[in-house]
Amino acid sequence: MAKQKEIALIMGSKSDLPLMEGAFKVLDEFGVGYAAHVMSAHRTPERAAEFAATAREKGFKVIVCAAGMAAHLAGVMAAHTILPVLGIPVASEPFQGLDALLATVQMPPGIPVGTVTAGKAGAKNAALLAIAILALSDKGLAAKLKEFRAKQTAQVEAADAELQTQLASRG
Ligand code: RP5
Repeated sequence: MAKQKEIALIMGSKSDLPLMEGAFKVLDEFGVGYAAHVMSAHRTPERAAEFAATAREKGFKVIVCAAGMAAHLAGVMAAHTILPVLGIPVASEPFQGLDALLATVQMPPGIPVGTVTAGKAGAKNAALLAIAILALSDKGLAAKLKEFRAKQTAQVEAADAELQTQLASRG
C-alpha cells in the first residue's frame, strides 16, 4: 500500500525546487510521505486556495510553503485551512530574501504562519519542524527525531574534539 502523504510541500515557482530538495531529503531520511507541487498565490490563486481548502480531508497534516519576493503563498494557504502552515522565505534579487521574510512572517493576528529560517537552512528546518508536529502523535517518528538530535550532538562534539587536537598540535 502506498505511504500516506502527510506533508504537502508547495513552492511558488519551479525555480524554488533546488531549495526544496533539502526538505525532500530530510523527509526521505525520516520515511515521511509527502506530495510536492508548484502553485503560486499570485499566478495560480484559485488552485492554491483550492489545494489548501481540501488538504485536510486528503490526509495532509502540515503544509510547507516556499516562496520568494512578495511571498504570500504561505499566508494564502493558511487563510484556507486550519492545518499548520510553515513558510520558508526564499532569497531573490534585489533584497536577498528580506522581502520574502517580511511577507511570510508578518501575518495579521488570527491567521498564523510558522516562519522558519530563510533559504536552504529553512527548507531543512521546515521539514524537521513538520516532523516534530507529526511526532506528537507518532512514537516511532519521535524516536527517530531523538536519534537524529543525538547524532547531530555527537557530530558537533567530534568536530570540537578534532579542533582541540589540531590546536594542540600547533603547540
Ligand atoms: C515567487 O517568486 C517564487 O516563489 C520564486 O521564489 C520567485 C520568483 O519566481 P520565478 O520568476 O523564478 O518563477 O513567486
